[in-house]
Amino acid sequence: MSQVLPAEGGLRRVIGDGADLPDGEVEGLGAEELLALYRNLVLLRTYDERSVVYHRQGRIGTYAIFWNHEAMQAGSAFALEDRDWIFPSYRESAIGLLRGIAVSTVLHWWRGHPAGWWNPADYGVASICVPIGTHVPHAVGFAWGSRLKGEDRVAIAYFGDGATSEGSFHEGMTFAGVTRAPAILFCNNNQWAISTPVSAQTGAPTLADKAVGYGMPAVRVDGGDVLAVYEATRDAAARARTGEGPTFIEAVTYRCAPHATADDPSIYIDEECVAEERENECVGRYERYLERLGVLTEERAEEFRVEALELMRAGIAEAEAEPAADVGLVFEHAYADPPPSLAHDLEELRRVLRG
Ligand SMILES: Cc1ncc(C[n+]2csc(CCOP(=O)(O)OP(=O)(O)O)c2C)c(N)n1
Ligand SMILES: [Mg+2]
Repeated sequence: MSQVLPAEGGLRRVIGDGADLPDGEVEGLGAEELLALYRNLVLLRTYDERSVVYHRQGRIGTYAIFWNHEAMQAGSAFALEDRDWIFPSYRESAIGLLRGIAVSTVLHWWRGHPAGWWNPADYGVASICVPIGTHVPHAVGFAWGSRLKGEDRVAIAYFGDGATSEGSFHEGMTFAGVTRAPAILFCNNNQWAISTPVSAQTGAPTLADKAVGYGMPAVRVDGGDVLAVYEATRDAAARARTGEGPTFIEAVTYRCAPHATADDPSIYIDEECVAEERENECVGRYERYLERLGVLTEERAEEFRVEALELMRAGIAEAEAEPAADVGLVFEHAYADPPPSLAHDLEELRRVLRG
């Protein structure tokens, strides 16, 4: 059995600040890959910003904003092979776009329309998990099953700091540690679980410290540094493939948007930290890095932005062109023998909707 090392304390970084902190580089990433990663970041950023607008226009329902979480999502996904599986939470709702899921499909999901469901096997992307942490054992079980079947697949589960206090997180982590499953447990530590601060999730100095007890190594990265995230995930995937078992990644950031469109963080958040984080947000940070490297021009950046905006326009048009689903769906598939009260409720709902 490999030795369990104490969790790392410092945050891994690659991108400098353009002044005192020097830029690093990631071995194996040439100009084309660096630009492809930038394009993915822009796609996610555009998706997120447009979705907030669509919500305000009443075109999608409640939406979980992931502004400034793009580096954690794009960086880690870029480190995986297509055959690897992604288990997203609501915070990574659009990560499937990076695997070819249509924009309209994800928008349908936020519109509560069944056209927002997909077959996970088509994309290696499991359905978006809204219950906190329940997909952690799913991902680990999938990874372990793949190993037993002799497949070379890694599974990554994304969850937040709050999820690390859930029973299903404990179950999944225990299972991963014991089976040495080829899994990556990716924690986006944005320091808040709605209005509960990370200090309420553990008495240990870091969330990475939790991994030690499950017998797996943990790394801590700057969650706003897309290259550090990429590198940490690539290392974790390599460990998983060579049978060394799971890795816990704690990507640290500060949530600088509301938890979701229905939240008012002004009554609990630290506005100074928000302002600082927004100033140093992840897409701009990577953009400036690429410019310093001479890899990105303003024309190229604009090209990617326009492309992403066009995709969003086409996606929302496609989603809105879909006829509304029959409300009967809300009542179906829950009971083999539905109680009579449900038939009454459905009738009532149809009556109300008819106006
Ligand atoms: C099992 C369960 N309990 C409670 C909730 C309500 N809830 C939704 S989001 C959230 C906070 C989760 O915070 P965190 O895990 O840090 O993820 P983040 O939203 O910050 O990405 C809670 C408690 C839920 N969805 N599922
Ligand atoms: Mg959180």
